[in-house]
Amino acid sequence: MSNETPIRKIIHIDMDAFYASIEQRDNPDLRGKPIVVGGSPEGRGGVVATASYEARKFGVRSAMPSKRAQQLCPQAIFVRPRFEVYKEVSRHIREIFHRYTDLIEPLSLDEAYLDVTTDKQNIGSAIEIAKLIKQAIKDELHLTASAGVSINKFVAKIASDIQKPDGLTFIGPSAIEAFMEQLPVEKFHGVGKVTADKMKRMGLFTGADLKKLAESDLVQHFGKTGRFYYRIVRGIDNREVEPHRETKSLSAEDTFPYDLTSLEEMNAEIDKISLVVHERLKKYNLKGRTITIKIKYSDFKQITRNHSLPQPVNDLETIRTIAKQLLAATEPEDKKIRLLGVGLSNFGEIQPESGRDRGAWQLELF
Ligand code: DCP
Ligand code: MG
Repeated sequence: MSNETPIRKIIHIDMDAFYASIEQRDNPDLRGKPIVVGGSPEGRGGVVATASYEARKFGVRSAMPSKRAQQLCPQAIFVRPRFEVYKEVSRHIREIFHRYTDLIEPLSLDEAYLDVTTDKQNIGSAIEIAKLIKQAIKDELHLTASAGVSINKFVAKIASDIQKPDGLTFIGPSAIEAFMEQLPVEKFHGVGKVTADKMKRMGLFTGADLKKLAESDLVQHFGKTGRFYYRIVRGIDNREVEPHRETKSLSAEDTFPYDLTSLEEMNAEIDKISLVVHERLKKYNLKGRTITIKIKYSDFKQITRNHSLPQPVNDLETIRTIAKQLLAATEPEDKKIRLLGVGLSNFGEIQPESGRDRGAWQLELF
């Protein structure tokens, strides 16, 4: 544990099967049944926003094409999303949080960090506050949430996922290191599929494996994020709960184990990274007007190129096509590229009243 940091009390709250639970709450016919919220399987390009736990048993997941969801679970009932209702529920949850603390950092409509090191009602126990919040959500909204309680954001966030649905998981200071050591790398918040696959190819399967690497090794393989991994496997995360963060940009990037030299390889990477960006845009319900690519060459020289559109977008095809055009314009053939990134920004106009509440994604993975 780091000496310079005072022990904080952090709660991460995440609603269970958020859109789907609201639909089941408001329509008794849907209760206890496999339901999918999102595009219909007949429509072109429809994707699953979320699925009820009954549908998840069949393997249905967020961001999956609706057609695939229907194949996996033919009896699933498809429901159109009602964003206005979800926003209203989100507003109410936030009002509940404010009874205990004003240090709230929302990450999306259904998820937030709370710093309750000092709480408004002098309850003192973060576990107790988490229980009270869960109970208020049940009583007032007839929905369930899962809570993670720990001394930092990273561990609290992972903890909230452990006993879903309706869970409450506390990971105290003395348990953190052992917890991080046994954690599979894909469970590390912020480690997407691309990075997890890369880690596994390197023989890194758990926190304990990551812990064996020097900070410089992690930075070499994973860029700046490597520094974060180094600290986090040791249970150190000093990031504050930031109540006024605004979403300014959202991006993903990947550092390659060897330099890319062919346009074909580079385009394949752009496809993968665009997919990650696209999933995050969907999750946070964002559209952006400006698409940016970042390129780092083998000599560490770094450039960015961007293109702004008349309208905000969030569709995968547009993002990856423009990203590839931007890449092609840099005449990348035969240059040695060690990192590629794709990002979206300029969200401003499409975030109405809820915009100020959204959590931020910085120009790295966190
Ligand atoms: N969402 C989306 N597209 C995604 C992921 C999520 O539209 N690719 C939406 C629908 C979810 C909501 O955001 O209901 C919250 O996302 P979560 O990841 O928290 O998922 P759920 O709340 O649905 O389920 P869980 O119980 O696993 O938290
Ligand atoms: Mg959720």
